[in-house]
Amino acid sequence: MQAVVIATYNEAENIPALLRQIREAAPDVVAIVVDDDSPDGTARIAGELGLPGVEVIVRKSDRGYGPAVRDGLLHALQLGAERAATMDADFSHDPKVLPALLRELDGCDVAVGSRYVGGVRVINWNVKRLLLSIFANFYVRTILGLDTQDCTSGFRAYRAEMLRRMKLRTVRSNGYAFLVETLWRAARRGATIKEHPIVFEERQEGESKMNRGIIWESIWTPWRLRLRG
Ligand SMILES: Nc1nc2c(ncn2[C@@H]2O[C@H](COP(=O)(O)OP(=O)(O)OP(=O)(O)O)[C@@H](O)[C@H]2O)c(=O)[nH]1
Ligand SMILES: [Mg+2]
Repeated sequence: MQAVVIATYNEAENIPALLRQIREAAPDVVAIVVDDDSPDGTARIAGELGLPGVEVIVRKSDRGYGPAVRDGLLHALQLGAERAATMDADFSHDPKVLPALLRELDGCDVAVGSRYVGGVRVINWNVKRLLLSIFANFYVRTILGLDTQDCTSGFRAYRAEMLRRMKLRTVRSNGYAFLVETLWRAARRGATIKEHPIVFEERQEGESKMNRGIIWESIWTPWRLRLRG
């Protein structure tokens, strides 16, 4: 069995179409929506679609992208998934690519949907946002010595054995840093990591959840990992 974890916060405008597209593109993949009790009713809306192979988890504490994805991945392991992917709910990650990303795991432990391998593929980002993302990747790769070009992509797939070895329960990061921390853990445990080129498109509906706390966490997390493991 394979699963895809989708963390959501106020994605009512996106979730119905996203889940339908996932059902179409990857009918055998169980979709696990992990919602932090969104005020806009994302979780209820997702549940009411009545689509097969969709599970909705509602979290009421410890809000954040990182903890939500972590809980979704742990749930996927509990369900017995052999492979589990993660993706955003805002169509930045194309559901049609999901099967190919999961298939990459035939030859590696972690497959990263990469915006930056073999060129730059980002739609509707201004120059400032692009430069920030490229700098963030350079920063992380340099401090941690990672080979991956796109360390902050949330479109990923993991083999279950690797997820277990990563000891997800103790991953602390809340925002983007979660992506760095999980990649670092996988690399430290000897994971083979492959990048699968993707086109990333900025969200059209709903709002970004970027805030100062998340940015600070992204700045200090690579140092915390490097100094304390
Ligand atoms: N459960 C949960 N999901 C979250 C939280 N914050 C963000 N998400 C989800 O995580 C995914 C990525 O968040 P985004 O807000 O799109 O982050 P982003 O792509 O950097 O920001 P945009 O450029 O505005 O799209 C989306 O599916 C969000 O709904 C949170 O606190 N809890
Ligand atoms: Mg987004």
